[in-house]
Amino acid sequence: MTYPSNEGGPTDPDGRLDGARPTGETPEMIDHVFIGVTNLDSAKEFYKAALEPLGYGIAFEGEWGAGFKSAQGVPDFWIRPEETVVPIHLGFQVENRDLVAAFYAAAIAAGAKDNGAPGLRPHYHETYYAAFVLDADGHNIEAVCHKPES
Ligand SMILES: N[C@@H](CCC(=O)N[C@@H](CS)C(=O)NCC(=O)O)C(=O)O
Repeated sequence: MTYPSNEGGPTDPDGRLDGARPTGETPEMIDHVFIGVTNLDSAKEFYKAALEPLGYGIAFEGEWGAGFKSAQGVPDFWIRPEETVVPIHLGFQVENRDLVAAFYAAAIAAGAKDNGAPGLRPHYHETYYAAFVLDADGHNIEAVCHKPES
């Protein structure tokens, strides 16, 4: 399968993402993202638990929603209450495969639905190691490690 957003972009002959991966030499270009949630309180608890292994914690909160900051102190993930939510797909990049597994275990324990256990997804690229869960609103949340096993 060709990754949808990679159409027309750099691919190898198998249509994987090898040429499109971040190199770490440029700044992250997505500064922050907001996702809608139908129940702010339970979503806050869910994301606190699911993202805790990745070093995320709540930095800002109010009736308007909550902002989570990464282990590096960057508030790049935000949730806000919305009556109608259109599910999105969001991937968190992590440093190693243990963190992928820790995210998945924490998210499932916090009530997420399984959408793909930790493991390699070589159809994306050789060392694409990821896990996927669905939150209560159907958002498809992923943790991915691009590095080879260390
Ligand atoms: N259950 C799949 C989930 C894969 C998945 O959600 N992939 C993301 C891209 S990294 C996606 O949105 N895929 C398109 C789709 O599922 O329609 C797995 O475990 O590999």
